[in-house]
Amino acid sequence: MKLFKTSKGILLQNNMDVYMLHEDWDELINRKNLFSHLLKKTEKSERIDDSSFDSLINTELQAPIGKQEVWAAGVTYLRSRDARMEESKSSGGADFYDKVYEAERPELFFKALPHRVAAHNGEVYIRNDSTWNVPEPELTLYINSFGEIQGYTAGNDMSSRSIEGENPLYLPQAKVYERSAALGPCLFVPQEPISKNTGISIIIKRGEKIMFEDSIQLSRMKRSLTELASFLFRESDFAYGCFLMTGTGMVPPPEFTLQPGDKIDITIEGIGTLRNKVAIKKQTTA
Ligand code: DO4
Ligand code: MG
Repeated sequence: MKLFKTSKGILLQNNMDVYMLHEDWDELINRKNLFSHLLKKTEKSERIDDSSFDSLINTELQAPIGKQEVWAAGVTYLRSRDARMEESKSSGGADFYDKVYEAERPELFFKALPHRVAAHNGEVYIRNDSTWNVPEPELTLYINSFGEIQGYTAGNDMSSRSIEGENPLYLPQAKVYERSAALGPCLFVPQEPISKNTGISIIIKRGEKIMFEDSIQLSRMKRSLTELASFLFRESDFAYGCFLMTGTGMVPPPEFTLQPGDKIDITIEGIGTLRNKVAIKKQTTA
């Protein structure tokens, strides 16, 4: 089942049928057995037709987030470890990535509050003070306030490689800024946990030209999804649950950096495609 958050209400898609729910997003999603709860909703909710669905998705779609924080895991795939060791060689920080890849404790960092998160078809930003910028396509978990994974969405953990590469202690600046995260297009709520064979792919286009494309399977992740969730919930409570990006397994080659106008498509099997356009935040004068 899929939940699409729109400015006119929540759309619940079950196979070919779509229902309109007029409910509070956070109350709806933050529960045990979200799948069964949604299945029951299909028995008594208002159905909408295909053309209303298309029009709401095209004009009113929001990121599938309410009051939740967004956190992220890092260095969960070999490819991410290797790229980060390379970019931080001259700062002397390379060892940290190697160590965290092998360690029992994963790297987890705070990524965004909801107002910094772009929706499907929205803009993500690159920093004015960064020379090397990449998207990070990541399976993103929705975890309820009991610490249980209830749903999945596609995430983009936008990153400045020049800032992180200069010194790993700059990570919060490389990762956390306006529109540095995107989630969408929906919250996917399957009956069973997502398959390890799930494919994640990315295409970056400049005009009509493909600048980078890659794909990976979830099975290549070093850690399990429940392991990441349990570390996040060890000493933190999340009243409405939270989102957790699970790390990237795809890194463009070193010569690539994003430019304003680039289009990023992140596709995850079962979830769909999250598309964002790259932009730069307009500078405000005091
Ligand atoms: O270690 C820095 C961040 C890693 C990350 O965001 C990733 O591996 O996806
Ligand atoms: Mg990442």
